[in-house]
Amino acid sequence: MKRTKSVVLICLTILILIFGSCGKSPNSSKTPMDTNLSADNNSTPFDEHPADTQKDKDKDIDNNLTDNHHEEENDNGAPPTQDEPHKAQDPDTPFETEPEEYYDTDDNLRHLVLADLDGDGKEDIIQIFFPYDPYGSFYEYTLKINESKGNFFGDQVEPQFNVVDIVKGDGFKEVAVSEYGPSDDYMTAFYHYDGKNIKLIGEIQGFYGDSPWGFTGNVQIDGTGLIRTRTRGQIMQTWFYDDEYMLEKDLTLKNIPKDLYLMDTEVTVLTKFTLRKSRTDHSAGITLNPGDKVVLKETDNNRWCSVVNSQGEVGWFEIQGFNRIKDLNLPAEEVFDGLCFAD
Ligand SMILES: [Ca+2]
Ligand SMILES: [Ca+2]
Repeated sequence: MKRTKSVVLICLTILILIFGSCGKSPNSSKTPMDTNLSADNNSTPFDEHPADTQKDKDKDIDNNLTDNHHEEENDNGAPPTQDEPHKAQDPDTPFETEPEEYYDTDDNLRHLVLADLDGDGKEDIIQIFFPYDPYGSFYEYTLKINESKGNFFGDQVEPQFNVVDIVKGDGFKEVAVSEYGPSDDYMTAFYHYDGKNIKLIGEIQGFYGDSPWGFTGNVQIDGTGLIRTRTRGQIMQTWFYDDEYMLEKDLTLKNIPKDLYLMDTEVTVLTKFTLRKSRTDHSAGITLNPGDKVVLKETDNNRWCSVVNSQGEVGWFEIQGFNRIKDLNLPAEEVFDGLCFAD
């Protein structure tokens, strides 16, 4: 019996030594994005990424990680998804209990601006860091202001953030971080710094400022607290309308809704169609005929859309769902030619 116990103890010790040494990785402080790379170790990273030295370091890290996580190898070579970093964690260590990690290393620094954000007369050091990504994309980031920092997430974030003054004279300036989105779905996040903490004020559609390749965004800030932008419409087609937000005293962005939004799309009528007189008077209005050139003028961005014909007469039609025209029970593209459908 004693002999069996000793054998078991020896075996256990050997196992602990073997697995203990296998589990030790030089990348003990790996970030989720680093783990992500292990899933696609055999693919060729994009060469245009600016941090070539970091890339080499990460290649080494990848090899170590891949050795330790064979089950995470992605056979089809498809880009790893955002969920994979969690899957690659040690199953005995739930990722929720992992300490929060920041990306604020010199290699990850992508932009730095000096500006007095909290109005104390001293310049604040504002920095944005992105973990290395083999696809050259910018998603998760660390925003650091002096010694305060927070991790945030965007989709194709533009590292060259801006300092803006949403309300002139209130003693504060804000940081605006814009992103391109998966398909030109621009967004801008605004951050407030009170000298101690970074707070995400809110995120709106639209891009602020100039991108490095000459693109200028639609977001406008005039110092009154009002932010103007272009927001994607919810019905009919792909279109954008003028939208406004106000920075409230509690540091939130309040959307200012409108009764009607300008759509202003020129289309050609495909089907004979009698419109309603108005949103409230549903009696028969003007009739459209195939070939008529008309303008889809205004909409509540929910149910009703107005049409202006070449004589300047106005009629209305009701929409169900995204773009089914209720009176005809047809999708809008079978009634009007010239609508835009982007992804
Ligand atoms: Ca300051
Ligand atoms: Ca201000």
